[in-house]
Amino acid sequence: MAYETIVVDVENHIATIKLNRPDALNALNVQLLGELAKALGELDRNEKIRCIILTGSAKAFAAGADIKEMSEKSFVDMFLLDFFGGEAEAITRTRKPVIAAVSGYALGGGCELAMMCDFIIAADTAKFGQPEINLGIVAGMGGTQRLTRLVGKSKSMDMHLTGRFMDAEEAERAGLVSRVVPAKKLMEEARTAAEKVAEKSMLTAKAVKEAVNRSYETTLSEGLLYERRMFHAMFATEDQNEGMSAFADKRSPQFRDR
Ligand code: CO8
Repeated sequence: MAYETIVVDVENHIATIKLNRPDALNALNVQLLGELAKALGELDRNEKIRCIILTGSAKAFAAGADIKEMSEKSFVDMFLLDFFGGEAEAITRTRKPVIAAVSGYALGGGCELAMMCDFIIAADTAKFGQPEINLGIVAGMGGTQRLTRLVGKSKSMDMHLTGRFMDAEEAERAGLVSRVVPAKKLMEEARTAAEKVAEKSMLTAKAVKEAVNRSYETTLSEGLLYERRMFHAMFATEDQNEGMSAFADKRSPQFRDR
């Protein structure tokens, strides 16, 4: 289907969604987040797709929520719309692996959107920040919660209270991004990672995603039990049998997502 604020490109088993509001540095508005949520839902249901890459432009992954769209709104407008609430929830409901490939600015809602993905590959030009305080607002799509879990209280407070930007190297050191690559190689590296993910069992990949995400939602003992039961459950799958047989036979596994 045709979208106006994103571009969806499918090649083999990998879908790439490019945020596409270049004049506004990919600022997130209601239309863009709605289209993104819809596209992710469709790709999640499309059996051919095994991994999704979310990216922006060289200059900006996304420079935050669209300040021009928000500036005239009242509390009542925001509350009645549950501004960005439904879209953000829909995005995080994606069950297939989603990799954020971030170049340039990932600020405010842009940083929060990247953190909604399963992992972030950053170009060496990437700059992350939660500068909402400069606008007289707080983060609203998970910045105070996800960034704090990823980088710890001290650095999260620093980012939210000073509004400063973090470069890619600091972001990797802090655990916000999984790896940093030269800007020119960003999409190639993201694609190589996506291909690695795509060759696994989708059944197992979805189980991995659920188990890791559980760690944000529960206590350690409950999380460990959830993981162990998930591990046990894998022994009811054909892909466990295939994976272990292939290892014994010294061949590549042929997973069937069953
Ligand atoms: N919203 C709207 N337009 C934007 C945004 C934005 N966030 N960021 C940039 N733009 C526009 C600029 O207005 C400009 O447009 P124009 O040419 O028409 O004037 C164009 O993009 C290019 O931007 P600049 O000229 O400013 O480019 P620079 O290279 O000089 O600066 C910066 C780049 C540093 C990224 C700068 O644009 C900037 O500071 N942008 C704002 C960053 C920001 O404050 N982000 C946080 C926004 S608030 C937010 O994200 C809250 C999220 C939570 C919502 C949850 C609701 C529940």
